Amino acid sequence: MKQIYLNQVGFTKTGSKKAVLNFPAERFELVSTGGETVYSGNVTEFGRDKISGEETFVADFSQFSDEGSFAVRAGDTSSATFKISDDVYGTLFKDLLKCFYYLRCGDALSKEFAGEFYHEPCHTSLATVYGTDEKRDVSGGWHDAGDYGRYSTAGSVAVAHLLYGVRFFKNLLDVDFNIPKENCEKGQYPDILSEVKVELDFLMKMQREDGAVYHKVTTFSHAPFIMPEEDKEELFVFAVSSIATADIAAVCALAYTIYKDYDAAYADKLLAASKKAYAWLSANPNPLLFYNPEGSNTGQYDEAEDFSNRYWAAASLYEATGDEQYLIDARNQKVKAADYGDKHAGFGFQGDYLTCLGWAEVAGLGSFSMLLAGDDSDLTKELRTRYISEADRLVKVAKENGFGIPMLPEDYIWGSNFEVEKYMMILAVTDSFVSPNEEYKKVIRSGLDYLLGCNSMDVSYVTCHGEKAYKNPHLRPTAVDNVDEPWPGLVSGGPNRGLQDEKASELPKDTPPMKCYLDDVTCYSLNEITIYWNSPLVFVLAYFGA
Ligand code: G3I
Ligand code: 9MR
Ligand code: ZN
Repeated sequence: MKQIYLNQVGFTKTGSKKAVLNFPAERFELVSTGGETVYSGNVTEFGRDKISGEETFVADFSQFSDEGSFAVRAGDTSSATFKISDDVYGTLFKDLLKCFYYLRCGDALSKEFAGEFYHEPCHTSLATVYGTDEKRDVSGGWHDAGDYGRYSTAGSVAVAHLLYGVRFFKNLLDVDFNIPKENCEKGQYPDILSEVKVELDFLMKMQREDGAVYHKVTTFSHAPFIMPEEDKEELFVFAVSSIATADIAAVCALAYTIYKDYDAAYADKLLAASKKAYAWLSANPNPLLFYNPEGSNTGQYDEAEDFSNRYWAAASLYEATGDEQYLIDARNQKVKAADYGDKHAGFGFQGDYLTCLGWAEVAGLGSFSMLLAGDDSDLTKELRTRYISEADRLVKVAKENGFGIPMLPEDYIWGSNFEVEKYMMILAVTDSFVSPNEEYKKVIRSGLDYLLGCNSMDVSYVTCHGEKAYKNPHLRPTAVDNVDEPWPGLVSGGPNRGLQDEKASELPKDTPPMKCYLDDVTCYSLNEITIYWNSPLVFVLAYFGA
């Protein structure tokens, strides 16, 4: 079928703009909603690429910058309608952030702000420390994803994306996304800090008295598809891990650097929690990894090593306090993380491990702290060089496909949309110290175009944003809440050539990576949502100054 793929939300007036055709054509036209042809240009043949498996042809209209609503037409085929305007991503930005509010667990939603997506208080009972009789209050925070688990490492990473976003791009502090205003010493927190505090308060409750941090709190098995308040099974706090402890040490130190300007008492509490976790790590130098107890199927979030987490903790504490001992520790852990990365590139991540930013590969978060420290240490200098070569790798990969995105077939794992987002974040940060760099900017834009519809599924991977946005996220409340539309602003995990759920496994094995996707509510390996897939897009839109 002939199709014209493009960003269905739209484009800012300046910057690159394009559509991708899966059929040959000489010329293309831009047509306004009134039916008038406002621009025309030549179509360029790209050829077949490895990620989409399609013959692709590119219609570039970067030169056109009039405001309005348009579609691209070639022959008798038309694209979805999109907008050109300088505030084209404003609503998207707010919706991405508002989803964290809807994901709140405990007694934290109000009908006034949650509207039709309100749910009654949930998961407020005390949790049993697994294997003991001890009970703990670990209420609050955000549900992780389509399930109702709350996981320390995943939560820390989502918070980190948001807070590094604040550090790199101050405009995030100005976004009002219609949540209740929380008071602090200086009056009121900006919305983003009110929302993130919900998760930080929860993460600190996951810290044991000796500083170690419990890996997660969930029921023993995933709940069926019910509303959160109907999930009354016993809650368990599972074992402590060095990965969770290091992530909390890192994220609390990062948070300290921001909250100290609003609320000294809260910032001190964060720094104390960070140092306590760090002291536990120093006293326990061997990795204490995490695996589910036999029979339990909630998220495992298992990681293969803890050097990258310890590196992140040390770097973040160094940046927050300036204490040289943390720099020494960061250097030592970095050597181990880099060594691990060199040996394992291609296993769940491509490129430079020291720039990775996911729930399992957190070294890049430590590297962000070093870049923010902005000192002239050997480590910071080395990292700048690494970012530039990783960014250059991404630019090179982006030239290998018609969509202009930095994705290899191997990047199409569970949550591949995060891989795109991660690469955009890396390029955005590199762009801040190798500026101006038009090539980086162009690849970041292509990534955004891809997520919002310029892909060979012809789908926008953000709910309610784009004429052909996906509609059936693997998300329990949405599946059962009797509201037709999902919450707006949810990022799908996206194509996964691993096809790791029942329905996905029915797709033909030779399906090209970009097409290993179904908009189906049962497909958790293709169409789930998570806090740490929404948070990177917030970071990227902050870069755009949305
Ligand atoms: O590392 C391998 C790599 O060597 C291999 O080439 C590649 C091919 O499939 O797979 C890589 O590992 C994948 C790993 O993610 C990479 O990060 C695994 O196959 C894949 O199963 C694993 O998926 C994770 C999934 O949980 C299952 O463990 C996702 O990253 C992770 O986001 C997801 O998280 C779940 C939570 O457990 C529960 N809550 C929802 C959340 C989102 O689905
Ligand atoms: O809904 C769960 C989702 O959040 C997880 O990512 C996924 C993998 O752990 O598991 C989902 O739950 C499924 C469970 O593992 C097996 N029975 C079907 C559940 C989904 O309907
Ligand atoms: Zn809950």
